[in-house]
Amino acid sequence: MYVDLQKDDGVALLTISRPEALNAMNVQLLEELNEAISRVERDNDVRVLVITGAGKAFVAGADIAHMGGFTPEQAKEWSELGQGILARLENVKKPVIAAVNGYALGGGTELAMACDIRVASDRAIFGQPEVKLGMIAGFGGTQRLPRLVGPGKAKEMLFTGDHYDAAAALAMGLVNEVVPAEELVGYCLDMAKKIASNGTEAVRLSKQAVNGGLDLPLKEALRLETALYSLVFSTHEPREGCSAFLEKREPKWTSS
Ligand code: DAK
Repeated sequence: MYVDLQKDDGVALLTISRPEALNAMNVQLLEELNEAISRVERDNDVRVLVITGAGKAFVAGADIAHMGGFTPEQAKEWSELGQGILARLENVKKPVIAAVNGYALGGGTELAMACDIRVASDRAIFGQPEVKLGMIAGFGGTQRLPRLVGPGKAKEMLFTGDHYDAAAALAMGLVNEVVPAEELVGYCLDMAKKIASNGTEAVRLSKQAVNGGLDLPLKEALRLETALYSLVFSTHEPREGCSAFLEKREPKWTSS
């Protein structure tokens, strides 16, 4: 097993562990990741997912040994498998936080970018070194990276294949926060618990509004926001949230 999933207090912690290859992704690891996303999706007790890596790597990319002998057709299947799983992660109806503990190269940076929020340890290293291997980023890197950091910085990363430390990643907007390595997982779990204490539907629809709106012109995106704002009023959450505020008590987000 390369993927471990633990849950506590509304938060699931997914740890990728394949120490012999610095957590590089092969087909089995991707399939386990896919299965873990399904479990998180189905489990009503889980409100937020945190993803991290064991050891000195978050994920050191796709498995280089696996990719070397691809035919163009196999490369297409591999890319579709990886892209499909990362798209599922991006759109899973619960927030996902990447706790980037170490090397996040190639597919590792791409995995982190498919999460909603990225927190890096001060030992994290990012990069898209695919060109050094004679290939291009295939798990969404050429598309998510320019959306996050702008086309100039994205092209620099994709063309040079250089490594970027956590401070550089923070400066370019690739990560939200940098924290000391020993505090990383605790910091992310606390952030996850804070999110989990808010209205479940409100958080879910906030994610849907941001993700959906990014693909739309502003006018249409604002219409999407109105539609989702209206939708949240079909749940008990706005009434409970407002009553709790006025009654000076904690809200209870049990389902309506
Ligand atoms: N794949 C397989 N094994 C890996 C690996 C990887 N990505 N990264 C590291 N390992 C293995 C090493 O081979 C080594 O194995 P042994 O020699 O012990 O058997 C072990 O992990 C420890 O690594 P090192 O000895 O190299 O450790 P160091 O601390 O010295 O260096 C490093 C750490 C992360 C700087 C170095 O390992 C490194 O540069 N690794 C490669 C990183 C990389 O290039 N990652 C990007 C992979 S390419 C596509 C779909 C997807 C993709 C592209 C196209 N399409 C279908 C279009 C995605 C591509 C990628 O992600």
